[in-house]
Amino acid sequence: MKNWKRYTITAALPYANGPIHIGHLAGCYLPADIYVRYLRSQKRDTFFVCGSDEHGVPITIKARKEGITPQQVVDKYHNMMNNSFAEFGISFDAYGRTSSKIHHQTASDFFKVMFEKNCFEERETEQYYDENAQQFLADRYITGTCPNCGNEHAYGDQCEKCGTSLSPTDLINPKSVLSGAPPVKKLTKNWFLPLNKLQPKIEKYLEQHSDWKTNVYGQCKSWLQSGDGLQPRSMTRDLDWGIPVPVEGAEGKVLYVWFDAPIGYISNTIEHFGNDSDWQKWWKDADTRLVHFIGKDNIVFHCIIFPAMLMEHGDFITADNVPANEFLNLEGDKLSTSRNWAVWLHEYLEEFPGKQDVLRYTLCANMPETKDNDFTWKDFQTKNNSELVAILGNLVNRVLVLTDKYFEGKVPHAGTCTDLQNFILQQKEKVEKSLEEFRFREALHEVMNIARHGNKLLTEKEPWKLIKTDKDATGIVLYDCLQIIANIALIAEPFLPFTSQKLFTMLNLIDNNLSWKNIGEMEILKSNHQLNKANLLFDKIEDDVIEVQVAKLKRAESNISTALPISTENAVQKIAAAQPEIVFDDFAKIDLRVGTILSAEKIEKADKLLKLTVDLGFETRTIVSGIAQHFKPEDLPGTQVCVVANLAPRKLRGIESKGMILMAEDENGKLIFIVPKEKITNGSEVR
Ligand code: B3M
Ligand code: ZN
Repeated sequence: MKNWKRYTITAALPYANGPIHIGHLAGCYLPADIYVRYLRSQKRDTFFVCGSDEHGVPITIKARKEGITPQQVVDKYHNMMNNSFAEFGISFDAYGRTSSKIHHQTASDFFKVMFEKNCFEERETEQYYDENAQQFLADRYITGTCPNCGNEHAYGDQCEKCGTSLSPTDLINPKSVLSGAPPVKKLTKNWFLPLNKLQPKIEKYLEQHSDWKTNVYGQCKSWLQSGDGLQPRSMTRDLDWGIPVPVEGAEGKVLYVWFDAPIGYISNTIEHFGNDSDWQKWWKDADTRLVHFIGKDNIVFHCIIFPAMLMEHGDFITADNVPANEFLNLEGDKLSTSRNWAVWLHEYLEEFPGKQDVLRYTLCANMPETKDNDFTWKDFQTKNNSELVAILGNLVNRVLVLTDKYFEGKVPHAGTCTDLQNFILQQKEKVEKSLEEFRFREALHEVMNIARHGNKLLTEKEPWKLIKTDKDATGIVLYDCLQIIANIALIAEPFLPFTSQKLFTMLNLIDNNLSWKNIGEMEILKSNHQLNKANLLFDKIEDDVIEVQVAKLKRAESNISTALPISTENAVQKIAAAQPEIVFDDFAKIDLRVGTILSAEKIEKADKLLKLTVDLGFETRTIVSGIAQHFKPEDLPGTQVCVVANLAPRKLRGIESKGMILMAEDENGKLIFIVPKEKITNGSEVR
């Protein structure tokens, strides 16, 4: 294996047209983060770069759907993604965006260099054009009837009803989404990358990397071998959202989003290091290992097109590995943004505060490394309750509590623990090998085996019995287990960084200088070192919590109208499906009351929640309500509202919420209070 001097690690730039969901996380952000944290712990020089992909048709489509400008779309989602990645512990060194000035400049210069080297072929082709809107139409901007299933709202690239991929010419009665007029064909000039001519170079590049994951290597091979091999691909588009093509005669054209986006990795590095030349070593030194983490739908762009661009340009290194993952499904079904069939990261973070590692654990254990895989809420619960709580949490809690009880929380005297040391060193080696080869599930499993080993030791030696006859021997058992825990805090850090921090706090080892090389040491904790009190690492997740999530998923899905053309989607009310019938007694169980909001305040780090105090006549309540994005706290005092008064209390962000305020939601997601028409005494019943 080559001795790399440093590592540039990239994770696919997510389109800034929607929030991050668990499919994105399992596909590339989580494996990339685990790998980077591992490299850093090994003190290898590492730079982890990502950012928002803010160009291309996905953005303009979203803008049309929401009735806002593309800039507003990318601003909204860039901030949202950036925040939730940070909260989830994805430890990017740089997170930029492709609408930045520096990126426009970098991508534009990149194109110019290639243009001047004659890397492109200028070609005229016929493209669909809307004469009313005076615009060329991307495939997504053409709708018509699907020749396969008769769906009248199929798109020019795909029918979402039957899943067939189409080209605009396949559609029956094609119409422009912009004006409704039938599109006409018009000649236009674009700049093509002659991938056909570059095929031998690409083949050679791939041959040098036959060690890539089989799913990745196989897909590349089939691109090269299918039909007549690689075809020229246009690197410019007739669109008005993107980076202007920086050559004469290209007015009204922008760079193809898949030309500019991967250059974003470079621009975001440049932006991070400022204008000095520190950035260059990450992209120009042959001793730097470049690794792209992506999902499988991005393979051709990262393994064929981007390397071809880099080779043609000439100044940059190409990827040494592209460990792409397959897809994650949800409850047996394909994740889908348009059907709202997803677990959204920002919502998870809000609903499961402090439980980042539970999701990291579940996603890593189910990572779709070699084939598509499934996330279910039931499995999430099982992984938490039967693995994190029962294995890791239980070990830590028992050992710390016993040490506190028998040794005043001080690390007892050491025994000889060569067997244990050998075991941990052997686990360390397994974890390293798995991580080096991008087998994250296996690596995590071996980490947990260390905790399993600790529990086995406890069960065999029974220190709670041993203490009655032999305090020294009890000390040795606990000493060993404490070293196991300290080793876990180190080796689990890439996977469970929040848990690792908690462990270091409990072990009173915060601000330590420990790193990967210390794993396997048997005196990370010295005898007599004072430990802190034990806190629960994980708590049990009950059935009702999971049921709420499953119900939410089903509800969200039934609220979405399917496959409507973009232009009419806003006009159609999205009305929720009716709920199953209930009897009067069910209804009568709900204690509905009128109350008045006395005060309202924001809750730190929860951008959706407000903490309200509500006068219910018979008592004053604290109610946490998810309305912060709809109302200013200062506007609320004095408002009469309708309250579900006998709802079981629930803790949200550490605040106990007693009751729920009734709201109606309109088709745009706007919330409106359900209020009595006239002022009425607080506490009045609603029937
Ligand atoms: N934004 C596609 C995607 O989100 C694209 C990745 C760009 S990586 C340079 O799947
Ligand atoms: Zn169809």
